[in-house]
Amino acid sequence: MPRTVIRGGLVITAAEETHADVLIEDEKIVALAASDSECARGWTADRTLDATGKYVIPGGVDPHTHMEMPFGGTFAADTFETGTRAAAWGGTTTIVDFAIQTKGHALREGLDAWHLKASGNCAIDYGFHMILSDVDQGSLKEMDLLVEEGVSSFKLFMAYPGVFYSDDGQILRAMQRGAANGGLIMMHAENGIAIDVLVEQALAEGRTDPRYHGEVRKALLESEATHRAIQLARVAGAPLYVVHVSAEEAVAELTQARDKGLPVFGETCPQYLFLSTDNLAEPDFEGAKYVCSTPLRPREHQAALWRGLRTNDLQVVSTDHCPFCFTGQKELGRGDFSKIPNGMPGVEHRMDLLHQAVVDGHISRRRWIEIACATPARMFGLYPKKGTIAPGADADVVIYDPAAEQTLSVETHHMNVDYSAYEGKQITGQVQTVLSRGTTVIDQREYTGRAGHGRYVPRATCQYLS
Ligand code: DUC
Ligand code: ZN
Ligand code: ZN
Repeated sequence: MPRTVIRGGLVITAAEETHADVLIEDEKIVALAASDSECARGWTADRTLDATGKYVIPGGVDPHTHMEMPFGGTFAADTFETGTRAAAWGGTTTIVDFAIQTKGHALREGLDAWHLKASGNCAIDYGFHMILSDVDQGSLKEMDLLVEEGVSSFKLFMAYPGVFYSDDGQILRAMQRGAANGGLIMMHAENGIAIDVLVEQALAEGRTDPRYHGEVRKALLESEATHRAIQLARVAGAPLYVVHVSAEEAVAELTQARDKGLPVFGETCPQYLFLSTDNLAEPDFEGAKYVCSTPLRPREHQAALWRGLRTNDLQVVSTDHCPFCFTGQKELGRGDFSKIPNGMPGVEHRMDLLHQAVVDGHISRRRWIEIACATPARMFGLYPKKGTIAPGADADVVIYDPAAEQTLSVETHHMNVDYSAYEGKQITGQVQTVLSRGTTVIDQREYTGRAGHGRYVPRATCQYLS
């Protein structure tokens, strides 16, 4: 059994920071011991990785990606192969992607299709949530089976009428089913019916540029939907996880619910923390690069998101990685912002951007690991296999150089998309080496992984509820 020891680094988990050596046997972490201890010095290994002056952190867990997602007549540009490779470059070692139920078809059919796309192609481990596009007696029944086999969370949309949209009755039924079978409902909380009215009015008045995407998808329509989702979850006696929270008013709804002790959780994404409607307003249709839903908000909303992350009113930072190339994909919406495919690239940059947030003083080092690794793992039934560095955990480990300087750019990123949403942004900190279940997939900034190394991981139910 191959043994690896990582020596001399500062091991950071959500719970503590210790100068420790980490012993790995085969695919698992087997021991930690103080770096200067006799115990650690006594370890023999086939391979020693020197982490002096570096952080040793758990591999990132990104619980919200859309590889190859069909949307707006096209497909997200990263395949499972290219997207998981890019994730590895950025220190993420597990993704949970969204399998999609097509209207009129079984959940099973959608899930099988997503297994086929991912199987044999991933560089890192992966799991699935299921998007419910058609809540009826059949799909409600199927939810039970999916939870049993490790697909324990279900995304519903209050937006996108005619595509993914569920009405309040369907939402209530799915929540009731989740309350009974342990499945966690993940909500895209925007009032899509009202948004469609505003889209129609904007286009009729000639307001067709990308920035109007942000204007019609109003913060109030996010907070209204968030409020409604919370009340429906209360009626159903179900927990609720609200995805990609971007508006201050929506954070306030979550805070109020949590102050009542309700099992309501919230996720935000780097684009809402670092970008704003200023980007959506970039000239020459460049704003299309930043079209995603929920939309980017005026920068004043960012303080509420950072505060929510510090106070635990928001618990998770995912990427909602859903990249579309500017040329040929985003361009589908020239002259009509509603035809711009919704989504942004980001799976490669989440760990770095959040480290920058540590450097900037928004969050602590341990909170960085908590919101990017440990909590996503717990939320989606992967802990402690994923999300921490502890005996028994998978050896998904990142050696992170906190002093390296890098500039994010399309010239250097590894995502299969022709622009960077963070072009020219300077970051302090960089991933140096990445192990996925003990296998080196990034070795001192060289890719040594392979498509097919990544395995499907069935998940338990949300670990904040049991
Ligand atoms: N939002 C996006 O921006 N893209 C895909 C789906 C979603 O909800
Ligand atoms: Zn969504
Ligand atoms: Zn999404």
